[in-house]
Amino acid sequence: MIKQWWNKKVAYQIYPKSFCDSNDDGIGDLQGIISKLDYLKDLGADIVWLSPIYVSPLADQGYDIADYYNIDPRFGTMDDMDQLLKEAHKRDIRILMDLVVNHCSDEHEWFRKAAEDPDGKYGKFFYLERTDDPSSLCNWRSYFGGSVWDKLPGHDDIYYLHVFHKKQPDLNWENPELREEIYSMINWWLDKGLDGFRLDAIINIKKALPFRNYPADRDDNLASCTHMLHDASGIGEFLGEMRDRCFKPHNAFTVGEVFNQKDEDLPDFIGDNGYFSSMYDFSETVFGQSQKGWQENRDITPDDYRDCVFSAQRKFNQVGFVSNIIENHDEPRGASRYIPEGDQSPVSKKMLATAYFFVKGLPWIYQGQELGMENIKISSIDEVDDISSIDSYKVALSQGVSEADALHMIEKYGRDNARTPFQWSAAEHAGFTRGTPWLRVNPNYTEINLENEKDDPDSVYNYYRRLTRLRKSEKYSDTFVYGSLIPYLADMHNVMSYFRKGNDQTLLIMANYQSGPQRLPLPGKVINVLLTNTTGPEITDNEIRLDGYQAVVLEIE
Ligand code: TEU
Ligand code: CA
Repeated sequence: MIKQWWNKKVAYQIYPKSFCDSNDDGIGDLQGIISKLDYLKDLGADIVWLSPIYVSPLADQGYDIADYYNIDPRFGTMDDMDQLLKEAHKRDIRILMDLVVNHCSDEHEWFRKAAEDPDGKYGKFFYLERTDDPSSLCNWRSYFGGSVWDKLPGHDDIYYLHVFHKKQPDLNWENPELREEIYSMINWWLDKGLDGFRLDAIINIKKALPFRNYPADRDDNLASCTHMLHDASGIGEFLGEMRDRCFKPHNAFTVGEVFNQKDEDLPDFIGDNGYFSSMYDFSETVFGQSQKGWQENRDITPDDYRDCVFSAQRKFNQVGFVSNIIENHDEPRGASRYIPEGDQSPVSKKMLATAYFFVKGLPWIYQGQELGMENIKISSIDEVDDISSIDSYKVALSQGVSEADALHMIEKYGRDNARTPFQWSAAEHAGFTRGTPWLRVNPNYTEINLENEKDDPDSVYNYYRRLTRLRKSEKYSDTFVYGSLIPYLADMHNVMSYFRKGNDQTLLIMANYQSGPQRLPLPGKVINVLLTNTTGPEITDNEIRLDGYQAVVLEIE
């Protein structure tokens, strides 16, 4: 693997709408982000990805872009964006934006022009099909529920494809004219000084054509649109072209949001001349998911989590530099998902943080994760904003799930969990806004907030600061970044432990993934305890006793 500038970095994701509101309208914005750059720098963030802030009707919270070249006034102005780039670069922080090009908004002028003249230039920017019977096109189900076909506005016999929400018409990447428009836009942003992109839902840009049906996987006679991904081939033509026309010439950092990839494609995706610099490991994220709907999901145990991580490490480390998360804006809070229910505490959150932070690849922190933010309780579907959650709720009720169980399901898997406002302090609205927050603040903000944690040496927040500093430390960073990862005690119940072996240096991360203490065998003499999330562990020549949810980072002879 060729060493890259970003290998030794730590990355951070901001969901701008919920991060920091500077003008009291209840919506986070660019000036709010600029005001927190020193906070991010001190945390140890080197690369910052912003979820979309382009002009959008926010049907999917900005992942439905109506103008790729302008900032939505709710988030600020292009001057604010230029100021953010300047201020971030002053602090040696790189800024990524979200590249959402599988689809645009139905309010984008391209789609409006396509509806005016379906046979004209812009009609070819989309997948339009003439028919009186859309069920004859294909039976794919959108990621957000229902058929992927909807009537083109103003037409009764023309349908357009949308694998996501109906307000997110898919762009037709088979059309070179569309691709040229996308590349021009990407280069315009990179020429402005943007450092790169996170590529949204990018695996979907190549469709399995001609459209075909798949066996229905629910009683709606539809099939998940993910089935077509297995049949689609040739995405490399588009991704390689985008890399060569845009990313490579700018030496841009790119990270792919890729689900359902084919493992044989990994070298092309993140190898030395890969389409992307990196891609996320979502194996823990998708564990236990059912095509039938959230009501059939299986929850992940500590052993499942560990096995997913080690399996992903074996897969990705052979080809490139994977990106590692425990949460993002689409997922429940990692502290709620990957720690057994009822065992959430600063100690267990710091254990989880240790376990994921030192595996091989680029570690990502999602806003609020560093505080130990948790999922939010729901008492009514009216409190829920997430379109994916609302669809899943309806599916669950249609399957006979009770209202209470359907709401509990959203508490466990819903995307709002990660989108509640950042908890800056115990002041009203958690210090996020002086207005009315666009989404409820988690009522636990009075305990879990930065103000409470910043001067507490044992807080989750200060532990994350220690994690980033240890990972980037002069003496150990080469091993953490380039060293091999070798699982240790991989079959031991409620234990997650692995070596990181570099040139003449052996580090051992050990996590006791349960509330009760455990005595674990040591593979060699401990010469240094680099970090622990509680008091120093009891160590004898060949054994270590770890308290409940205790983690350690050891240097071994
Ligand atoms: O998500 C792509 C995606 O396929 C998964 O995250 C998941 O299937 C989806 O979130 C539904 O639960 C990306 C963005 O991260 C997400 O926020 C957008 O809603 C989606 O693309 C459409 O742009
Ligand atoms: Ca605002």
